[in-house]
Amino acid sequence: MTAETPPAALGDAPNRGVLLRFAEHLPITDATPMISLGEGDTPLVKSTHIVRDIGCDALYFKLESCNPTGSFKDRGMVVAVAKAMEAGATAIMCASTGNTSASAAAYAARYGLGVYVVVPDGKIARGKLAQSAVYGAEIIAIEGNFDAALRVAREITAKHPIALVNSVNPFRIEGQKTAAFEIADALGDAPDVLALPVGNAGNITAYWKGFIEYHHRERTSKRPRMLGFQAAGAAPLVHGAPVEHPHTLASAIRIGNPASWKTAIAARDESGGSIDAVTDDEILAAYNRLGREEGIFCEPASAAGVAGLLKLVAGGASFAGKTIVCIITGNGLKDPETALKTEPPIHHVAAELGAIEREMGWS
Ligand code: AN7
Repeated sequence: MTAETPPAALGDAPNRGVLLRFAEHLPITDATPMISLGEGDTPLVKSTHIVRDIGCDALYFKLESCNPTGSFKDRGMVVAVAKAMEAGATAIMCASTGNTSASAAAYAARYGLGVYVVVPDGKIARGKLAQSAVYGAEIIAIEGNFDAALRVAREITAKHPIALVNSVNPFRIEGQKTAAFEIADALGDAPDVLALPVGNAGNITAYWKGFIEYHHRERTSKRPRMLGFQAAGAAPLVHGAPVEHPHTLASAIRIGNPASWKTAIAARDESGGSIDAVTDDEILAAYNRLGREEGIFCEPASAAGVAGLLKLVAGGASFAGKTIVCIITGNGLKDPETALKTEPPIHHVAAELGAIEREMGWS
């Protein structure tokens, strides 16, 4: 070993990864394998255009889409998989609208675990399906929605020696809370407002836990108002009752009976926040604006935070003087069908200077 070689204790992604960076905040023991795919440490970028319409002091986007499998799920999955390995598991399972399955499949592949993903048949975005396939997961497509998939995944893992790695697994929440720490560290304090999409409600639960813990440790002077947004056709937390047939083009959050219901409501109420609904049209408008005005290509569900903020402002809310962070939960490449739903405006031309000049109006 040369002086430059990091010691083995630094793990698989030297100086990177959620387990190493946040060890003091996580339920890690001497027996926990310090695994990593380089998750976490995602960019926090300032809005250049949309901020004007929100009317706040500063609007930031936390690009969780930059995680190794393209979504925030990796932060929690690395902890859940490490703890499953520590407990001797040789296989993991999750129900998923696509991103959890991609993340579970990646870590399982890397650490030699069996992986079974239960997904609503034909209802997950193609890019996410591609990820699970390439990572070598057993893909179990059920007739039914995410809520049915989670129900059977719970039944199977209660009966067979397979670890359940959905966000009902508390280690997932522990890992995901680290995004709150990163935001507070980057800003020097908690933001005034945190806006994010809500599906199964694990992420809003995790952020709130993270902000509470940092505040207790006096790393921040305040805690943010939590503004969660569900798709209008899949908004059980807004209606106060499960939705039997959830529908939205934002397939990631097509969930009718969130597992972390109570903790999401607690996050809303304790923070003085709200959980509101945004229509698919509002989601698509925000999705397009993020691409064209901010250079951020996210998946539709991830645009719900921006859609929600714009909706609240249109309804008369004021964010004057506030610092807002909006969570961009997943990468746009995961859902190429939505991106290409309208024919892209392509200039079809000959491979010839003059033809291109004429087409572009440069001659
Ligand atoms: C891009 O992958 O539930 O409220 O099975 O993929 O914590 O569920 C995904 C959820 C937001 C909602 N944005 O987060 C799954 C899954 C994206 C997502 C959410 C999801 P939660």
